[in-house]
Order: sequence, then C-alpha cells, then structure tokens
Amino acid sequence: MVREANGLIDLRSDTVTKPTAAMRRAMAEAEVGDDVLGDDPTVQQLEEVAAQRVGKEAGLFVPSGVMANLVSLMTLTGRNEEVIVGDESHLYTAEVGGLGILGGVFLHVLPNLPDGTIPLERLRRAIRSAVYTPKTRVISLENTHNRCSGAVLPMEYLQQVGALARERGVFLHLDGARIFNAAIALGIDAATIAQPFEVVNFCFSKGLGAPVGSVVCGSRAFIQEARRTRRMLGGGMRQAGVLAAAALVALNEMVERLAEDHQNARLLAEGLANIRGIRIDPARVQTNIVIFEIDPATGWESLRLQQALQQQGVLLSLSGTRLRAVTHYGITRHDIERALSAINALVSGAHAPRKT
Ligand code: TLP
Repeated sequence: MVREANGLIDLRSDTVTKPTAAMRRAMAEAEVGDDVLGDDPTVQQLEEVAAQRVGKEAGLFVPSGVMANLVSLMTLTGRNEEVIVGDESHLYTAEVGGLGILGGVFLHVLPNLPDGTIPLERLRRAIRSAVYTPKTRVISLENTHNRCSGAVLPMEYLQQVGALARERGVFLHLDGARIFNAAIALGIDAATIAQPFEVVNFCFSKGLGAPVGSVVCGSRAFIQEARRTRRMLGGGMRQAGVLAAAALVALNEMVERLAEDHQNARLLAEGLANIRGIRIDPARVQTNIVIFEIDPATGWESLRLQQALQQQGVLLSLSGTRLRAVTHYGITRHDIERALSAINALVSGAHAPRKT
C-alpha cells in the first residue's frame, strides 16, 4: 500500500479507500459492452459471482449503496405499503428519505437497541394490514449496523426474524453494505447470513476497497423487476465493466483482510477506553467502526476535538455529539497508535481548551 502523500490518517470512513494496483490493472484490461443492452461480460460475471457469494440466484450491479437500498425496496413494495426499519438505520438516517419521497412507501420506524437489533416482539406487534393502515410489505435490517458501532446482528436473531416474516407473509431485506465484515467477525459465509433474507444488497466500495458500486441480490424473477427499477432511477450504466472489474478484485482479494481492520478497530477502542474523559464500551466494537463521546468535563466538545485532531492529521467523522473512526485498507496498527497518542495528548495533556 502506498502511503497517502499528505500523511493523513483518514478514519472518516471505509469509503475513502482508493483502488489497489490489482484493481487498477483489472479496470484497464476489462472487457466491456453496453450493460443496459445486456452486453457487458464483466458486469455479468460480477453479478453472478456476487449473487453466489450471498447464496442468491441473481445479482444487479448498481452505482451506490443508497441506490441499492432504493432498488431493493422499491422493487419489493408498492403504493399504500410500508417498510419497517430501525431508527438508527442508514436507510432512515442518511438517505434523504428517498424511499418515502421517490418510492411513495411509508417508513414505519421502530427503535433500534444499541446492538443494532429491533426486538422481535416489537416487530411482531408492528406488522399490520388493517384497512386504515399502510400494509406492511417488508422488514429491513442492517448488518453490520453502522450507527450501532458496526454491531454484528446475531445469527439466531436473523433466523427468528426470518421465521416471523415468513409466518406473517412479509419480505425480509438486508442492507448488507458491510455484510463481509459481519461474516468475518462471525467466521461464517456471507451466504449463511443472507439465508433468511429474500433480498440482500452489499457494497464493494467500503471495506472491500473498490472505487464504486454495490449489488442487489435475490431471485431471478426479482432481479428482472429490479432492473426496471434501476433504469427508472437512472442507474443503468453503459460500459460499467471497468467498475465491475475492480469490484471482482474486491470480492476475490479483499474479504479475508477485513480481519485486520477489526483488530485495528479493537486496538483503537481499547486505547480510547484508557483515556480519561472518553466514553466508549470497547466490548461493543466487533468490526471496523468505533464510536465514542467526549465528556464535556474535559473542556472539550466533539466538534472542537475533531477540528484539533484534523490539524494533527487525524480525520474522524462527527454525528451529533458522537465521534466515529472507521478502520480500513491502508490504515495500519502504527496509524492507530499514532491516532491514539494524538487523542491522548489533546484530551489528557496541557492542550485542553479553556472551558467557555
Ligand atoms: N455509509 C457512509 C455514510 O453515508 C454514512 C459511511 O461513511 O458509513 N448502507 C449503509 C449501512 C451505509 O453505511 C452506507 C454508507 C450506505 C448504505 C450507502 O452507501 P453509499 O454512500 O455508497 O451510497
């Protein structure tokens, strides 16, 4: 890995990774065609391999994770219908309300527990079909759960929600943007995680390091319909094989190494827990996302700490009062040690700003 010339330790997201040399080579050499006309062999290969990896019949390459969620859920639902979703989900908190606005679908929002689940009983009570309510068509879960510190949903829970969904005749959808992080953390196949879900989408451009792209996977009949939805949303791409080629390298070469990101995140979380004034439970960090808060009694508040760290070359993201660090390809153990000592020096050292 070539170090960033600017020496920054960029922990804002795993979306900041740049394509590897192998990806760039594959992109340059990719066989391409017009994918809207069904002519791009590299896209077709990617869709097949991706679907296989999550145990589904077919896949559809789309430009982004947001579009993947939209395509999945707009294809599964119609007007007067609703999707049950967690209040901490990416779908609800970070996608501009697109499913409601573009899809005419009602978002029935239930509280997420800190472990990323929605209690089974809560789901059971929420499913509805009376004449005066929208009809519940889909339950959508997120795994790993971004805003719940990258939590991995337990397999037993997924199976229970799957059984409930079957019993009540609703579809189960997974925003599996980081499904391979969950698979590596649990030491099982992504297909096992995806098994209870009719439709699963995941991203190539997060921890797997590809420059662009996500995939929606489901039955052959579903994907045929999803292709129409993608077209409607303007997501039909032409010689997209150049992107699919990088995504294939991501799937083949970048999955196993996610374990290293998880170790680095754990190291960071444990180091942060040792700094007085930082609030974090390191036991909750199972994958590559570390979320923490700063006690205002230190004299710091999160925005100022984020800015001070940026001046030292350590980039974090901020959501309300919570700071987030995401480990990824290109971030080493040494970078984590450097980031920790920068945070420690600011929070514990003589640099604390005077209280205002
Ligand atoms: N998440 C991004 C930001 O949008 C917050 C990040 O930096 O983590 N599902 C999940 C669970 C996601 O975390 C994201 C992106 C998406 C969907 C959307 O993917 P993109 O941004 O590629 O459309």
